[in-house]
Amino acid sequence: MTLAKQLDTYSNWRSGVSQQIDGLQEWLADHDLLDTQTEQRLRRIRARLAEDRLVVAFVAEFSRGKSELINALFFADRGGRVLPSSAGRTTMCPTEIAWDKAVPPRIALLPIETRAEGVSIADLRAVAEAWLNVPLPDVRSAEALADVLRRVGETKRVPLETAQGFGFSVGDGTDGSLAADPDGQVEIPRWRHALINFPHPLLEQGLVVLDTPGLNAIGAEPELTLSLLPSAHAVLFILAADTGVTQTDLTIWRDHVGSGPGRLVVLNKIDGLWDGLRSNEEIDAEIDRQIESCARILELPADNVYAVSAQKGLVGKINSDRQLLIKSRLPKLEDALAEGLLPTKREIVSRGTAAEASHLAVEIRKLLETRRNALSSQLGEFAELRGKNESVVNYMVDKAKAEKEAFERGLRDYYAVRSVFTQLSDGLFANLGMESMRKHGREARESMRTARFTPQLVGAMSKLFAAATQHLTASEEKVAEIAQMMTAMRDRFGRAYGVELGPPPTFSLTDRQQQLKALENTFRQQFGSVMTLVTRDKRTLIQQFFETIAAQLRKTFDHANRDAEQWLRALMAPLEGQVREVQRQLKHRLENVRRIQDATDSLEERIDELSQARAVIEGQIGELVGIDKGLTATLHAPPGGAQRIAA
Ligand SMILES: Nc1nc2c(ncn2[C@@H]2O[C@H](COP(=O)(O)OP(=O)(O)OP(=O)(O)O)[C@@H](O)[C@H]2O)c(=O)[nH]1
Ligand SMILES: [Mg+2]
Repeated sequence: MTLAKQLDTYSNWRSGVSQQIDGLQEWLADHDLLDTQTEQRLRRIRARLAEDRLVVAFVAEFSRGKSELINALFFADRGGRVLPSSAGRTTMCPTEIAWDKAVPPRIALLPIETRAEGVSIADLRAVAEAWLNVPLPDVRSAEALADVLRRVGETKRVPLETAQGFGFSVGDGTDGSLAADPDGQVEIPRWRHALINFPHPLLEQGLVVLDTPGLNAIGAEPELTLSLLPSAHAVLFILAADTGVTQTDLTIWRDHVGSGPGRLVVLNKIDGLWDGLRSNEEIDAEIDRQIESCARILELPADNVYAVSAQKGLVGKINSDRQLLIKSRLPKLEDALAEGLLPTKREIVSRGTAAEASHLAVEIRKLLETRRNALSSQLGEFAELRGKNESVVNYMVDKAKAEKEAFERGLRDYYAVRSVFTQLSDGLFANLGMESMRKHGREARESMRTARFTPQLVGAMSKLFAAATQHLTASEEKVAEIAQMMTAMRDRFGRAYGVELGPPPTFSLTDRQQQLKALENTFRQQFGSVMTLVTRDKRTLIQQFFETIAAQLRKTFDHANRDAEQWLRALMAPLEGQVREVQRQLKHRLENVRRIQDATDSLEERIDELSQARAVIEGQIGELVGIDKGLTATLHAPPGGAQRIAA
């Protein structure tokens, strides 16, 4: 399946899931079962589905054909070259291409000067004034688009010190590195980051393309290498057949890409081998040899390397020249990208959404079952009252009263547990909370500012990582404590009132620990190479490094906090719901027997009413099971079948 088709199937599937969740919400609202908590949870599930994006990044040394490959893979339908692609350095700043319909088609450019201010790109995204916005005129015409998009290649000349102040490493100009001219001026990128917003079928479905400038020579921004690239769902690393694997290619590969899931290697410009002298077989053999050699140097299996001609692929698509397109081998890369990317992605979304949504449905079903069971036992009692005398009815009233009171006494126990729960939760947030991380961050920033030697810098960062790890470990202990207590509480409550609660939701910080480890590894790897690379003014770059790491740490903790809050709510909410439900049922029961005692209602009338109420609830349980089944089926539908189910 092509990428376009896969994306289409995926987004159909996603909107199918979204519809089912809407359906669940409507049904709950119609049946008076939608409280604020549940509504919030549903909103979160939907938000997560909606904000789901798929980031594909292109990384390579300059001039390997990244931009050309993006044009060929995604934007050939515009009938021309959209992103600028030319010999020498072309793309000068990381460029994100996406579609956000809340914003008009435009390119937003972040001035390079912001690099000296120590504010991350992530934070600046929210600051509209920081960006220069240029509207995109006609998004259908390749020329009109290209005209504006050329701006990602703009440069400016600044004194050497200024360039270093922005964190650029200035070398001797070999291998495309920045160099000062005789007047001491350096030509640097004019922009730090570009966001291209334009409506396009693939982008509308959540695809985000990240084009990067040649990484190594330019001394890339740490935020790109530490944050943007590691979080991309796929990274395409591009080599060129005419250069083979150079030393800088290899450095980029080792420091910033590396083999792993979602990583593809592309050997571009194979059309250079079509010299018109060799036979097709000879050319194919030569391509195979080059693939083998690249794979050997990069230490990965040869079938992970895709040989293509981006340029001929683009021309083939634009001219609808099928022969040329096949010869460019671009379709094979497209298939590999599609097949590697979307199923994994769906799996992640489905695991998250499936877990939450079906948990919710199960909880509500359990609540309805409690209601039904209470009605059943009342019906049983009333049926036994048939033909019995007044004293039996009086006895029943006393019994119902006694049970209601016993339950209310038992509630004290429940409130006590709830206050322990609150204490433990506070303990969890004392470890996981943002405040302590901010404090460690400030301390590390201070040590780094005053550090004079590399080992001191590394030491300060190591301390920060150690503190973060320790906080996560302590939090994990608290999580285990809470889980244990709540499991015991649920069991006890369940046994005491004959209520079934379903398995408690689980929570683990293992993923966060792994994220932290990965970040630390990346930091060590890249920091090493930066420190050998930058010889003169290291300050800005070190600061950028630090701020990126600190921001990533904050993000990790922020997400962990959000997840922990959700978990605690999901742990407590059903219990609270059930307590309310049992209380309500006991009250009803007392009222019912009292009405019989007072002869307000006849016994038969009551029995009738209760049976009707029970039938309604039986129906509701059935409907809810149906909704849950539909949801589960959509979530687990095979990729190809998703469309059918969603329709
Ligand atoms: N022959 C041939 N040339 C190509 C191919 N792909 C790209 N090129 C050429 O290679 C040059 C560089 O291409 P770009 O797309 O600008 O490369 P890039 O990797 O984006 O480079 P930077 O933006 O500078 O980092 C351009 O002149 C392209 O026309 C290809 O498949 N075959
Ligand atoms: Mg480029």
